[in-house]
Amino acid sequence: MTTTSRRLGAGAALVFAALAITGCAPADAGDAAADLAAPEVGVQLFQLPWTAVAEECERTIGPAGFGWVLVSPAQEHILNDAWWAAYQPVSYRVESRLGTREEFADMTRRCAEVGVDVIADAVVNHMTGQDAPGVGWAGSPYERLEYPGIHTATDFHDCTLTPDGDISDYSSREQVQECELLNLADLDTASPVVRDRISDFLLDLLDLGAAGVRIDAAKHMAADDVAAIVETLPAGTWVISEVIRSAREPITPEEYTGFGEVFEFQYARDLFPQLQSGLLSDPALGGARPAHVDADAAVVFIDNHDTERGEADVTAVDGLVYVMANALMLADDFGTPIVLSGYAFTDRDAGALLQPDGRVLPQRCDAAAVEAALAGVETLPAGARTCVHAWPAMLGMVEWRRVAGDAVRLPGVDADSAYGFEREGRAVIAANPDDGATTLRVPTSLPDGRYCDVIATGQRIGAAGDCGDSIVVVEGGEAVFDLAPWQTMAIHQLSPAP
Ligand code: LM2
Ligand code: CA
Repeated sequence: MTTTSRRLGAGAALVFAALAITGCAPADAGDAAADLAAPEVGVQLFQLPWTAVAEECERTIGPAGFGWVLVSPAQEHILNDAWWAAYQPVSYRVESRLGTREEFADMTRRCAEVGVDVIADAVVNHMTGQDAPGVGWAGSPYERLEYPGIHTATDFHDCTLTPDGDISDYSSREQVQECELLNLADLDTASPVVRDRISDFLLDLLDLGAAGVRIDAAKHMAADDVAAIVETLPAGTWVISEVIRSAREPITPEEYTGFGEVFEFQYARDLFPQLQSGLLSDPALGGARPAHVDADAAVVFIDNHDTERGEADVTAVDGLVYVMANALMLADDFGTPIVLSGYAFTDRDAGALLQPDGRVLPQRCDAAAVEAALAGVETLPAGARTCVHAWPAMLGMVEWRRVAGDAVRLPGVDADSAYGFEREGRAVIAANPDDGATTLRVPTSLPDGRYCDVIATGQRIGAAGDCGDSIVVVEGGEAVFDLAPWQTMAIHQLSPAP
């Protein structure tokens, strides 16, 4: 199963329709557009309610040519305002402060209509981490190891490897998989009864229109257990396991690639040092990447909701550097990329903004919201959406990637601090991770002429209007990038300046 065959769906047809409607595409766009690769890039819409996800699909994400969205967990969860309440499920009911079961189904339908798959985040390694009895969002009562009608004590691991039953040593496979992660009641996923429950839940999400699932905390379940559950799902269901790579641990992401894809955490880790040292070069981006799972199995990202609050050295508050990191990832020919779109925060635990009834506020990434975010995510009030998926740079690069398609990634060139490369004959990108301006000449077989920089101007196919000064000239077989400090510029076959 390759990434392209999996999602060769409505998206491609949609772009042709859009070109036909606007009627102002460049003369050769008809032919060239036939070569546009299928939508492939994802967006993680962290803690966005289902009704708002549906709107973003229709207004921005579908038309932009993204292929899928990853949404936050849909399960009934504990009552707590922190975002991470979503990772403490109380039952398998699809009722949460992100929305109702009906709203979830409506979201998947509306997104699918514009060519966007919904991937649900499934929390199935554990239930809550609460010692005291409580009641969940939808009214289900629970106690530490008792979830009436759902799970009883025998469904959980009883870890005696550590004094408090919590994982303390990540070099122990047994502890990581059979003890409690952060005191979260750990399901015995080897048990047929437990597997059946989880399978029923995943099938329910698929029935509600999800195209696939993210398996939360997959590392904390034996790969064989996850495989047995995945086997019960219809062929073609997209499964992405979250297995945080660590060279010091025995459990590897490779163990989970037999039945689906995995998030490759090493991708961003390899890129950050180069951005910081201002020394971009091929080894981090190109080449064989021995430290990564195979490209077919890799979902790559600059940050996710956890690393944004933890290990990531580059996040949305870093403005131009964040654009650079994401643009290089989108221009790369490795794996299936996903872009994070969350909300501003200072407190790591702070949840999304709530309405008086406790449901998450459905914020919109309209022009004003995008403009506010572009002025600097660090200046946004806590809880305001970052709207990263609607930034012109991301829209431009999603299109750039589809134009690049399967074109070979030629070796990069660098001069001073700047670095750039071509996807042969289709598209060129250049980045300047430095405090000084510079000019970089990247060899290209694009025809001579003036091209709009899609990072500054956003999507160009079928777009009316010019692109101001955001121009890159191609002359005598070279694309000449005049780069300001920390600027990234990108042009492609279908972005000639009008
Ligand atoms: C994940 N992937 O494997 C999620 O991506 C990550 O966001 C989850 O952690 C984690 N695994 C469990 O699903 C988050 C959050 C934690 C939070 C847990 C559970 O990062 O801070 O833990 O969800 O809600 C919180 C408290 C922690 C407490 C725990 C249990 O921060 O101190 O542990 O609840 O009450 C005693
Ligand atoms: Ca476990």
